This record gives sequence, structure tokens and C-alpha cells, in this order.
Amino acid sequence: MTLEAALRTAVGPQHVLVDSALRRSYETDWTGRYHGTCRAAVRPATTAEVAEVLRACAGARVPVVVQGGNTGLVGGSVPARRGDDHPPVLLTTTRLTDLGAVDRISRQVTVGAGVTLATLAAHARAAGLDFGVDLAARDSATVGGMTATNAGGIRVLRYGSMREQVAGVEAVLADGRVISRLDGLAKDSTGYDLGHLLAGSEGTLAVITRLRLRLVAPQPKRAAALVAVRGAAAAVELLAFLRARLPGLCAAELSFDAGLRLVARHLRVGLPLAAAGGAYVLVEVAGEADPLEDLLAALAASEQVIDATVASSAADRARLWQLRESHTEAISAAGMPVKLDVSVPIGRLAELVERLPHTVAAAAPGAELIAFGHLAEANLHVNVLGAECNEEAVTAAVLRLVAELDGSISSEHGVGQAKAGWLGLSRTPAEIDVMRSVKAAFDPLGLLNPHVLLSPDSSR
Ligand code: FAD
Ligand code: 2HG
Ligand code: ZN
Repeated sequence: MTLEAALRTAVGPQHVLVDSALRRSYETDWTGRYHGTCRAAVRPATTAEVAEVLRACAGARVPVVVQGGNTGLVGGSVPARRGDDHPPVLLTTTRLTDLGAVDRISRQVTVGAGVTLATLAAHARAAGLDFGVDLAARDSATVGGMTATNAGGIRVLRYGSMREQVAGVEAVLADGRVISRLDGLAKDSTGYDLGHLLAGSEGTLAVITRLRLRLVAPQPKRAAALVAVRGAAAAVELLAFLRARLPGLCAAELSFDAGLRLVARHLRVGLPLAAAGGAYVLVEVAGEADPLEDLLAALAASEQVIDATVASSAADRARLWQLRESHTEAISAAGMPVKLDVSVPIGRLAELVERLPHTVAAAAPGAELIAFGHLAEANLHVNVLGAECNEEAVTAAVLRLVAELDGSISSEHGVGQAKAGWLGLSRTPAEIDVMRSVKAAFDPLGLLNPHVLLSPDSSR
């Protein structure tokens, strides 16, 4: 039996897409930068079907690329671009959409890996709870993909990243065996935590099929403000001040003039602040009681505030958030950027922000730098437009600067194809050796996402 025939038996003929027109949307990533060819896109609907697909591919020694919502920004969810005689099978998880009942006592829920963030959040809210992680790609990003990348987003300062929400994982290994711990035990010290190992594994160790996720208490009353400050150092000071005064602080997002102006042009809206700042912080406070007065008082007491606009109604808050959340879309509409996602110790954020323009200009003269990100984690999204011909030079210069500042070359998007060659800047040779051993233990034939995270040159 051919592999295609085995796949059709596994998932049904209508869910094995071999026609190039039907495969195309699976073969290109969200940014348009990464694309390759797959032999077939396969759409299993159950854990048993995923297991059959992986068994068939392992039998034929054919690699498998794992894809969720395909919103990843580092090329991890699509085949690698090469004139390959042996293209991989692409396994999409978007039909793994089980939604278990919310357990209000444990505050947990079990859901399929292909459930989108928006669907999960609506499901939790319908049961009087909420989900802690939020990000702009919520309508397409899946909980499986978010776990595989250890996604962060806009509420990390309150609830942590995706890994912290994971109470249990079911996954299928490359040879088709299933590992499953979905009982959601509040305490469990029986050895290695395989589920948490899969958080951040980027599809290289196993295919996550279901997740037991922690939920949080809803915070119905909210207030937000966009605050202009002198620069990144002042933004960090403001954060420390607000954290001490506002226990309900749940977001602190950093942006700069170049990004806000680009977004305003893209959305055809005006900017809501009269005075210009060297940096801008979008803060949100949430709680059981209306936090508006507390937010106003804290901003009035801060020495860092140059100007601020405060939003209490849902519509006004949405307008402020749109200015922050539309950065990625506005940048993509302007061109195909060199896109990097880095973090440094928070005490070194101001230095990073100050040195970036010179670093980028030296690597790509005339290019446009747009930086923004998540202030509390000192996570900066570095986007460089007009640097198509200098991609390697910009990447090298920025990532080396980040390494010099003791930072991470991937804060929340993962390593993917984009940064596999740079892993050695953030991980020691010993760590990379152990990571390769872990990979070999889960996937001895090296079939799962072979182009992602651990490339042959990932110790450079
Ligand atoms: P995909 O893109 O399909 O895959 C991502 C990686 O996970 C790939 O390596 C893939 O092989 C692997 N994978 C997917 N599903 C599985 C599975 N079931 N089992 C094993 N491996 C799997 N990210 C943030 O962290 N914070 C943000 O604030 C943020 N904002 C964004 C805003 C926009 C507009 C966009 C386009 C993206 C944003 N992202 C953000 C990036 C992206 O949404 C996240 O990386 C997200 O976690 C990807 O989920 P996905 O389902 O789309 O995964
Ligand atoms: C965000 O924080 C995302 O909006 C996307 O992580 C970052 O586009 C980017 O560089
Ligand atoms: Zn981000």
C-alpha cells in the first residue's frame, strides 16, 4: 500500500489533500516569508487518527510537519524551502476540536489541540471563568500551537506564559504511541514532566492532541491607559511604580513613535495623545471592582507620565488595544520585515532600545526599525522594513547584541526555521547536546519537524 493510500485509510479520502491548489494554504506561513512543498496535507480528527498517520509516516520514513493555526512567525509550521525529492507530510490539527466540560472546582478544562484561543476563552467565559493567555492572533492560533511555542502575549505579567496554563497533555509520539496525562492532578511529582517538556518543543518531539488547561477567575471591571513617557528607562520605572500601587495590573505593553504612526496610517485613525513621548506604555488594570479611580490616581502620582489618555468603556479600551495589536498587521502591509523576537533582563531593556537603531542602521543602511513589545518581560519585537537584502546581517547584528546583553534570541515566538542557526547564542553546547538527546529519545528517526529548532548548524 502506498503512503497516500494508508493516510486515506487513516483519516478518510477527503482529508488527504494532494492537489497542489488544495495544499497551497498549508504550505505558506502567516508572514509569507516561509514556504515549502508537502507531499500531502492530512487532517486527522481524533487522537487515534493522528496515531495512525504517524505510524504510516514512520513506516515509510517520511518526515511530518505539524501545523495548528499557522499563525507562527518563525517558519515552524510549514515545510522547509528546498528542492526536496522527499517532501514531508503536513499534519494539521485543526479538526482536533473537542471541548470538554469546564470543571469549576479544579478550574480546568480538557480541549482538543486544534481549538482556537478565541473558542477556548468563550467556552471558559460561558462557565464563569476565563483563560489567562491572550494574544492578537486569538481567532486562528490553536491551543496546541500555543503550547508548542510556549506563547506569551499580553497578560503574561498577570498569569504567565502558555506553559504555566498547562495541567496535562495528551500527545502522539513519532512512532504512533500515545502518552497521556489529562487527569489534572493538582500535585504530581512522579518524575519528569513530559507535558511541560512539550511546551516550547515546536512540534519536534510529539504531536499534542489534547490539553488539560488551567482557567482563571474572571476580572469583569477594566480600565486602560496609553501613557507617553520619556523613553524605555522611564517606561520601566513606570511599570515598577504601577506594579507596587495596582495589584490588578494585567498588561503593560511598550511601543514607540515609528510603530504607532505606522499603525495609525494603516488604520486611518488619529493618535489619542497630544504630547509626544520617547516611548508609550499601554497599561490595563482589571478586577472585581471598577479600577478606574485607582488607575487615575496612580498615573497622577507617577513622575514618569508626560501625557496619558485613559479609557474605561469597552469601546475606548478596544481603540487603545487596536493601536497596540495592529502593529504586526500594519508592518506586514508595509512590506516583508526581518522579524525578531527577543528579551533581555529588564534592567538592560533601555540599553537595548538605545543601541538598536545604530545596530540596525549599520547592518542595513536606510532600513526602517519598528520595535514594540511586552514591557514586563522586557520582550521586544524587532521588525526591520526595507532590509530584504540584508536579512542575515540584521539578524546577526541584533541577535549578537541581545546575547551581549544576556538576553534570549526567542522570547515567545519560538526558534522555528528562522533562528535555528542562532540557537548557540542563547544555549550552551552542553544544553544543545541534551536537547538533541531529548529529541532522539522522543523521535529516534528524526521525523517530526526536522527543519525546526535543532538544525544541523544550531550550535553556531
Ligand atoms: P502554528 O503556527 O501552526 O505552529 C507553531 C509551531 O507549533 C510550529 O512549530 C508547529 O509545528 C507547532 N505545533 C502546532 N500545533 C502543534 C501540536 N498540536 N503539537 C505539536 N506541535 C504543534 N505569539 C506570542 O507568543 N505572543 C503574541 O502576542 C503573539 N501575537 C501574534 C499576533 C499576530 C497578529 C500573529 C500573526 C501572531 C502572533 N503570535 C504571538 C505568534 C503565534 O500566534 C503564536 O506563535 C501561536 O502560539 C501559534 O499558534 P498556531 O496554532 O498558529 O501554531
Ligand atoms: C505581538 O506581541 C506579537 O503583537 C507579534 O508577538 C510580534 O509581529 C511581531 O513582531
Ligand atoms: Zn508579542
